Amino acid sequence: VFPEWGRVSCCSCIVQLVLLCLVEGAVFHVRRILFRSRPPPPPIYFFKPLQRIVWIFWNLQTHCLSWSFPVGALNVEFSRAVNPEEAERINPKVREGGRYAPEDCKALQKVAIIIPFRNRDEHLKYWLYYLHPILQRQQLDYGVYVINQDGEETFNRAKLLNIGFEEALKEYDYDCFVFSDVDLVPMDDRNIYKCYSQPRHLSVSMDKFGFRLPYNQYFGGVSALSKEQFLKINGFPNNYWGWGGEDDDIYNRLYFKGMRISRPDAVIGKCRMIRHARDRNNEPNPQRFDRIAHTRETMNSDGLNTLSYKVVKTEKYPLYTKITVDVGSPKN
Ligand SMILES: [Mn+2]
Repeated sequence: VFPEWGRVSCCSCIVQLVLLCLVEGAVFHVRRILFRSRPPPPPIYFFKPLQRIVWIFWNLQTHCLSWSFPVGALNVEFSRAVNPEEAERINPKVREGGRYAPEDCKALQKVAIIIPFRNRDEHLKYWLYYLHPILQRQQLDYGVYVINQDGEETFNRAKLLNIGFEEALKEYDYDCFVFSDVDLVPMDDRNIYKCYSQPRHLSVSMDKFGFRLPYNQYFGGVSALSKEQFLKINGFPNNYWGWGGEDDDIYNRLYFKGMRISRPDAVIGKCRMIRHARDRNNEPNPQRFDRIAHTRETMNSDGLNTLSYKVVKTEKYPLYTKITVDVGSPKN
């Protein structure tokens, strides 16, 4: 999917090593000249050797020569309320509508983050507070799109995700799409919100499931598909109304098109879900088992090619773009 990456990685690795050696060598000589009359100073390094290796691999992964550094395991907790103004204050580089691009390099992926939404403002505050700093450290050229289902009809997660794909592309030439539930926050910033050569499942060890995959085919929570991968499966199903099943349908679509799921390991893939009661108008969908059994026959006639909806309004907030949409109802 991204064949050029291999070569870019190798080049940028060598360039970074050479740059580091040159800079360190120069600093060493300047210090030797400055301190000529005194005993020679010990060589200094900007990073300890082990840290430097981590830094090089991090820059390799993000394809950015930058000083931003992964923190690794993060402290994520939802007992303390977060203040939206505080979230804006600590993210001054995020532009109107929740857009950001690294300043010191050109990110190799343009990532749209799509969040299906209705009446979860409390959760969105936590998501924005935790995710923006992480996404900036990951050196992504990204935008955050909250797709809000208008009205009181049964919730339709997968259709909202399809709409997010279409609407984000109208705004910018994104090449990667991360589909995330609003109540999921990663616990490790090495879990990069980008696309891979195979569809990526990011929320692999959720606290809700005892930090384990509930089953091997599980593709719910947070996932990432390149534009190409998404188009190949005709997007997601539009006719899963209510809770459950749509993620298994998506898995089936990927599987039938010959793709396989890629995942981070269980430590890097840890994440927390905000505890909540079942939403109104999102009852478990009784048709879901029957629908999942027929993905192969239905996937070409239900998806991006049959998507219809109406945009009710678009609002730009400092940390996200909110698009309110009329998705219709199960009857039509
Ligand atoms: Mn949830």
